[in-house]
Amino acid sequence: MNKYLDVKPEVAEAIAAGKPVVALESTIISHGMPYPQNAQTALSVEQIIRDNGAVPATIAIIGGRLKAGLTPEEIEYFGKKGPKIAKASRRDLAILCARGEDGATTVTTTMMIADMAGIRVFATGGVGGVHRGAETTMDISADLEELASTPVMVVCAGCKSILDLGLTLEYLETNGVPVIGYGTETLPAFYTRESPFRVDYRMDTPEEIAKAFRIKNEMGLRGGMLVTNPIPAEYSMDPAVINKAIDDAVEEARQKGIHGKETTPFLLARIKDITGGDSLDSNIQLVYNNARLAARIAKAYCEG
Ligand code: PSU
Ligand code: MN
Repeated sequence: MNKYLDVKPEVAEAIAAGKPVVALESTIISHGMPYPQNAQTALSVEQIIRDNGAVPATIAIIGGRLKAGLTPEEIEYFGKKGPKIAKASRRDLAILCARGEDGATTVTTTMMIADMAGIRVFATGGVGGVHRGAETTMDISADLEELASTPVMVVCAGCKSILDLGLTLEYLETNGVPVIGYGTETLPAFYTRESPFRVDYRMDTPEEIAKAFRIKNEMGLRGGMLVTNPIPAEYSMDPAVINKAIDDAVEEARQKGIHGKETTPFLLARIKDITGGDSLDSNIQLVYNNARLAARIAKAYCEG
């Protein structure tokens, strides 16, 4: 076991017994939603995973220790401290540990720590990708590199159009990451069920997804899989409303010269402000939906 890693006893026991575990990220708590909805959502997501037969492991860095599994008090602490906690990507991990600091794990670092702990399935809302304008800014999320190299499946609601969806798919294709649509042939766009892009494969059951992922791992192929799960129809947003909010937020970020690790949190916060909180409700519901699916895939993965 990695000496910088603490696995919560309940999580360690489940892993040792071959029982299903689902990893969850902490940047969505500290940077993705406001308090108190962030902490409430994180706790509800853990409950949904339990209700669907798996053990949740929310991942974070606390006092320089990598944590696989948080207590409810630690989740509350992350929610309250919010963006004051450093957003931790791959480059930050060793430095935060050396300094004994806290870090909110992105998709990248959650995949890394899940892999260290032996957790194979991870549920979140949205992943990072190739940003609009990346042909000049070169802003490409480290999440894509991690999907290319680390054997953890990420269940998300597709890509927000703060990203260039077409370029994100090209990048994933180059790096050999399969993009699966759960019950859909088109790539979901987070707040909406559809986009003009196609996924690589449609799969209709958790068992089918688990089987393909198991074979990939047994073959020793590096990298993960991206499962895209459309937001439930009753919570999906009007594409005209949400796309206008996203376009305005992207333009504002460009004018203000926002860049680097600030870009994604800035855009997410602005979209929420512009849509008056409607997008937050949708965001919460799609995370619940992904947690349910991830728990069912993790169960099928362990039983297979
Ligand atoms: N996209 C979302 N919600 C999020 C994030 C992205 O719709 O909360 C967070 C995730 O933690 C993701 C990170 O891993 O932002 C990507 O940041 P960047 O684009 O700086 O790599
Ligand atoms: Mn970036």
